[in-house]
Amino acid sequence: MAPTQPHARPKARTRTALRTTICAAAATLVVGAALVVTPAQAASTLKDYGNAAGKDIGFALSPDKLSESGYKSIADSEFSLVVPENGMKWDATESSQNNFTYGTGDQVASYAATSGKKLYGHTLVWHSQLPGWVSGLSATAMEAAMKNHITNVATHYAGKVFAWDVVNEAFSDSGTRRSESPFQQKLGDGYIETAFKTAKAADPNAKLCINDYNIEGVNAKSTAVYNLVKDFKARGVPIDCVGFQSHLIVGQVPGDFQTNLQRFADLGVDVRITELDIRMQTPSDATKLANQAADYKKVFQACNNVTRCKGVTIWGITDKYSWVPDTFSGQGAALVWDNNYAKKPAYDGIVSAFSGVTPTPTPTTPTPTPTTPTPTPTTPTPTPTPTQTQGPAGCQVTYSVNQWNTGFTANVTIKNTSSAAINGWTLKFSFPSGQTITQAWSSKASQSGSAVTITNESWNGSLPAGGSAQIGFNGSHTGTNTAPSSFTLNGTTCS
Ligand code: 9MR
Repeated sequence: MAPTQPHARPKARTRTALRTTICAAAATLVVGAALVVTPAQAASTLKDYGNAAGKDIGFALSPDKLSESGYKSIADSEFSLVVPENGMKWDATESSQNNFTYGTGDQVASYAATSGKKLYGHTLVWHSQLPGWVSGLSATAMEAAMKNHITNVATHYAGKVFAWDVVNEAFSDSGTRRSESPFQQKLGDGYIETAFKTAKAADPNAKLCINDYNIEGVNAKSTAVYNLVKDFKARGVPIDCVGFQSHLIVGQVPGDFQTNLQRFADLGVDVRITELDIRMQTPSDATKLANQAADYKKVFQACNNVTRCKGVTIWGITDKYSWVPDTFSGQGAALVWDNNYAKKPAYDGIVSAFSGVTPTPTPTTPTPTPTTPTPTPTTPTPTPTPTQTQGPAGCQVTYSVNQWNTGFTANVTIKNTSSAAINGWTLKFSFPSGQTITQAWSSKASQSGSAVTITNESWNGSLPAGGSAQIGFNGSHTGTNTAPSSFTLNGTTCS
């Protein structure tokens, strides 16, 4: 592997604003009919820009870090998608044969559900972080083990994960199949197709992706992946997306990144930037950080300019916790927040890639839990745009509004308060004062006159007893913005 390649691994891995401030009024009504109005200066976050542009903004999560308040507040507020950094890999989920453990992966899934983020699965088949027992198997036994692994893990996360990196890093930089992969060695080229078909059978609703590094520009490796995707599409082998990891080096973002994303998109697949970080020789200095900011901007622009690019995931939050220094001696500072959780220039670089996009505002406090029933508005006195909580006859809907002149953002929590699981849901209500939905997320919305119908996405349709889904939408209003007075879920009134 050429040492100049952005992702060359020189040593074995050690395992182990431009920001818009929006004057907004957040209003929340809690059970017991107390209206608490909290004026908020809602600063726009990366996910606000992503929501407005229709792009997921993701991060790789190590759930043990959520105990750090600096980490958690950025995780909570800045991102709309989460992927486990290590928690769903083979060594984490099946370290001994047919003994499945989902501890860390489930923590990530639970965080995604409670924080209202999309959950991306990483990864089902990879030669790395692979327990030793797998490579010792015969070809027949290995194929059975691979199918068993995919089936168990994908079934466990079905309805939670909306997309999977099914096969990771299957190619070498020269564009040949990766010879050090035990799957390649024992099963040959066909293992990738087998893996995708097995994943499709286990979770027909998940988007199935192939993911790799050093494929950001047009080169021998990306062309090899391109040819595989083209072949799969031609033969009807299930494949929905390509992940471009994008472990990059400051000053070396390929100039043809957007062109390359577009050529894949033109094959009829979605594309995503899945593991972005942009490293430098440490220590950092102002010049390197400014160059890094320009590079982050380029990467986000490349995605923003390609309709089928569904989003960008950053491989972590803080430089304090990054795989880079462990793998590339003397390099680091690759992420968007520094060791002390301060935003680096890269943050504004990303925001500037959304030039022309009006961010979708979110309240500064995503889940207010007011205790006093007395409203304490300060100027400006917001229109009392309420939150309604309905229940307890099977469902409870919490409708919380953050509004400004003629627009609003509604965050809606749908809770299944019955004792039976709900599989697939439709929420219906009427707007009482002429509101119009302009964009929804984590759900599909349609409107006919005042009547609104909202249905689940494939990844949040299952609500176990006591489970909930968080969705939201932007809308416009004129003058008043009275909340809907009742909601039905699958035809049952939520009260
Ligand atoms: O960030 C991950 C790090 O914590 C692990 O030690 C490492 C093991 O290989 O994997 C890192 O994540 C990798 C990802 O799963 C696949 N693409 C390359 C990433 C960085 O190595």
